[in-house]
Amino acid sequence: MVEDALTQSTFPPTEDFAAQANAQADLYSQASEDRLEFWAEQARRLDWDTPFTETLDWSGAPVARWFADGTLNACDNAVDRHVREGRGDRVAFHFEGEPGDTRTVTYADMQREVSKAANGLESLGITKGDRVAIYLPQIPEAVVAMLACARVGAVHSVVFGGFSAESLRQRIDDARAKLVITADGGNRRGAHLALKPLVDAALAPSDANPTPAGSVEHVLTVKRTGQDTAWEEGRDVWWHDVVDPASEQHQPVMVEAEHPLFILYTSGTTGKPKGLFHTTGGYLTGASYSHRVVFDIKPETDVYWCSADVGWITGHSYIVYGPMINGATQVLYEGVPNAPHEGRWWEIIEKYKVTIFYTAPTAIRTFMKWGEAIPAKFDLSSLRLLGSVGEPINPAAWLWYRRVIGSDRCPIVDTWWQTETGSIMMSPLPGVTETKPGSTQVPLPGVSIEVVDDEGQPVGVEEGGYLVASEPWPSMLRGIWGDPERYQETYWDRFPGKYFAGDGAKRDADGDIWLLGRVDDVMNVSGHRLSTTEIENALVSHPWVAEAAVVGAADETTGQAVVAFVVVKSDGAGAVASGHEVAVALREQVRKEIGALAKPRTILVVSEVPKTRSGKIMRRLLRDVAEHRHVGDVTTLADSSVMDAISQGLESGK
Ligand code: 6R9
Repeated sequence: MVEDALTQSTFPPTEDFAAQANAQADLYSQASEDRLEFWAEQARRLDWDTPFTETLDWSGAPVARWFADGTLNACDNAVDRHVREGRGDRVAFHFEGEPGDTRTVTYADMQREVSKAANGLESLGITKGDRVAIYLPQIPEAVVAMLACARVGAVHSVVFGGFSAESLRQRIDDARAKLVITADGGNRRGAHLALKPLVDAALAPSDANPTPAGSVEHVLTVKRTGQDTAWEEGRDVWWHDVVDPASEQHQPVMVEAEHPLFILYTSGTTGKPKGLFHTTGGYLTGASYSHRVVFDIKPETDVYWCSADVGWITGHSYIVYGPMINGATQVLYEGVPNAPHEGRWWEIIEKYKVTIFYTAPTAIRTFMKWGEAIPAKFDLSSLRLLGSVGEPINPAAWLWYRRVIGSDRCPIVDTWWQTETGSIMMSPLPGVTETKPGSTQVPLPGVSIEVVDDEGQPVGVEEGGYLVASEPWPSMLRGIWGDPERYQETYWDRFPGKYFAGDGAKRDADGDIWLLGRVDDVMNVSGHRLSTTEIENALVSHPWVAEAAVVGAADETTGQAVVAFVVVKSDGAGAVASGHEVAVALREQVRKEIGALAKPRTILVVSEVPKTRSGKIMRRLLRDVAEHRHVGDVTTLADSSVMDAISQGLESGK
């Protein structure tokens, strides 16, 4: 490949880009001279109702309090402020539905929409501190719903539309959500994907949850596809009945900086997803600051497109809060990259003259597979900056992205961060940093990152270690909803005083950081975090399955893929089923329990799962098998013949 020969190159910023960049090199020295004052300055760019006087209170570590005596409202900052300051006519969103329907929403339109929605929420009894689950397709109402919650001081919990009824139920129960906002359905590859029936199933009693979801009082449903929808009188209400006729006037509820803004569930190393929560002042500071310096946003002229779904943290920080606080004009696209054709994304970039584009390595690798003739058919000359997020980007994909999409002209920002960090922690700064394919390079000004060994000491050049943040930062998570001990254990016990990210990393001779993937039982499939335990739990809840072990195996397109090893009960119907039948049934099981995104790529029926003498599943060995590597040391196995049997089963294509 053209790209392979070039992996050692670095790319200095062009003079033109550097001259106009939002970030200049002195940002690093400003931040290191007085870190807290630097963050206070970034926070002062927000509109505060009561200005804060204190920057950081770390006395209750590891729970930080930033700007705690200030008050503000997130929706007021993202929407009303622009109207107030004369920017109401600016387009906030160019919405493109998958079937080709479009809508243009200005900031003034947004203000009307969020005010009506906020009045609608209040008419349903939602007030400050209540939790609202949002289960919507990628349509403007998703953004409006999130901001309307923020406007009334309610805490949103967005659940990605690809999650199952079971997963939705778990999240509704954990947060004790009072309201669910959903749609009849969304558009996916030309078909109508139903959502409301999944909400109905989530709220109804089931085997796993014999009682109805008691916290939910109403289901507010947007009509998107027009498909038939079951209706429970008293509980279910239409968006067009509640929101559309509501008043366009609404006074945002000012909240303390540390008031929770949202909960977002993410997979951890145990079966139960963690409800990470973020608060208002610090989170908004991190999201808007990083968006300004990393994406170099010029709100008057740029058209910015982040292809993530609002159901993930990337959508929260880099579609809703960061860009809208900065007054950006964005593209919002409902569908998939290959509907109705494989050039759809490039067609959208051409149509809206997108200047800044932010996507994930898995998408880039998919486009590489489809071939460069496809993007070549479109005019991508409007682009001036490209971003990547979600997983390590291999140098070949980075170079392809730069050459084929960016015409060798656009800087690339590879941004490392997590649901927990709330905003970008590491990235080159466009116009300042000489970029290096495959490396996320340097922490942002104001952020402190280290790579440490088992004892918490900095590692040497090219030595692998653990990525930690050594100082608190404004947009850091404030905890796990309802579970302060798990917060302490998961992130702070491993290296006292330092935030443990769960990622492996190394530094090269220039001091640049390279991410090496997760060091725990969390997989990264197409940039989505999945827990091995959670999938194992889903598999063993199927009546045919006695035992299951799940590993993430390297995959060319998705980064990692889910590979499951299952032991079938000898006295069940599964024992007489073929391997193929077992695989079909269990894929469906995982889809039902967690969602389609977690379905195993490969399911292998085995007679036993390898375990240590203390009974821990030896995932390392299974990963070797799944990646067709020679199985190394098996002496700690309880029964080493198990591995031979598994390897033979795999060879014979069972
Ligand atoms: C924003 C987001 C977080 C995990 C993280 C890491 C991986 C994200 C990365 C990256 C290498 C990058 N990750 N960005 N790895 N390079 N640029 O993705 O949040 O869904 O919480 O995932 O994703 O492993 O720990 P989240």
